[in-house]
Amino acid sequence: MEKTLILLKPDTIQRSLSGKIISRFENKGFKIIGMKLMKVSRTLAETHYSEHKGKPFFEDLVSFITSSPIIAIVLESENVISIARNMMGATNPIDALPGTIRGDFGISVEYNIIHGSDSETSAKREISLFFNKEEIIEHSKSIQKWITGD
Ligand code: DAT
Ligand code: MG
Repeated sequence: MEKTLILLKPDTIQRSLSGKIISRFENKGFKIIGMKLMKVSRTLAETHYSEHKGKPFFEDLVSFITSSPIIAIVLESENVISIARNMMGATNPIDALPGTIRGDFGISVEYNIIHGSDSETSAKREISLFFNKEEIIEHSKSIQKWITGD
């Protein structure tokens, strides 16, 4: 089953918005199979965001994500990567539509609330960066048949 890495960024935790955002994913019917509060090290931040190394915002991005705790989450569902990205909204809150997470909660492109993996390759790479195997807890839920028919 498809999995994605979600990070609730430092602004979300500082603004006490975590519950509201986690609720959106639970209400959607996604299964949470990993979740933890953590402080991101500089090494982890630079590795996670390595595709952006050299861009003008890279240093600020690394400083921001390491500035205060985050909540890392692994969600599981069919098509979870694309659906979660759609729920997050555009990277720049100017473009993020109302009803999306960034559209409803964010104003700044830098303080933009949430990260979500953008492809299956990224998801696999990012989940293994943030979680040990034992921290991913696969389980079944009897409600599943009323969400996807499975
Ligand atoms: P996303 O988080 O939507 O996948 P991304 O991978 O292009 O977006 O960029 C990663 C993060 O970097 C993004 O969430 C916020 C920051 N960022 C991107 N473009 C930026 C810019 N032009 N100025 C400042 N920060 C930026
Ligand atoms: Mg990205």
